[in-house]
Amino acid sequence: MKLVPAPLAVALLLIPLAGCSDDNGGPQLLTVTVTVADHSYSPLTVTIPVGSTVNWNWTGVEQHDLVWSASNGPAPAPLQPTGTYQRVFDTTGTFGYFCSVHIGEGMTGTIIVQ
Ligand SMILES: [Cu+2]
Repeated sequence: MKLVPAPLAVALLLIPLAGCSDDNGGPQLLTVTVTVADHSYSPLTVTIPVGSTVNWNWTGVEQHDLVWSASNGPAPAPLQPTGTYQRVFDTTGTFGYFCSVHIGEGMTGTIIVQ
């Protein structure tokens, strides 16, 4: 096995990072965290450029899930008291979701992908 010279190895590592820069004037990809608290998602609405990632992080003591409003949406997050859930948004649009247990208390959220 041939070893890659150190300067070349560093350069190769930097190539993927260059794709995330804003040098070309395009939108910068974001990774946003939404808190799943007891009876609310925070922030309620997140606006992100297409290709960005949203991570949901459970912080309450009760159990909550995350169900997409669209019938053809991706798999929901299960009912759980703690944990995380992640989705990458590859298409533009407005994506609503809710907690199936607490929707009656207004536990809903919206992701706007531009
Ligand atoms: Cu809930």
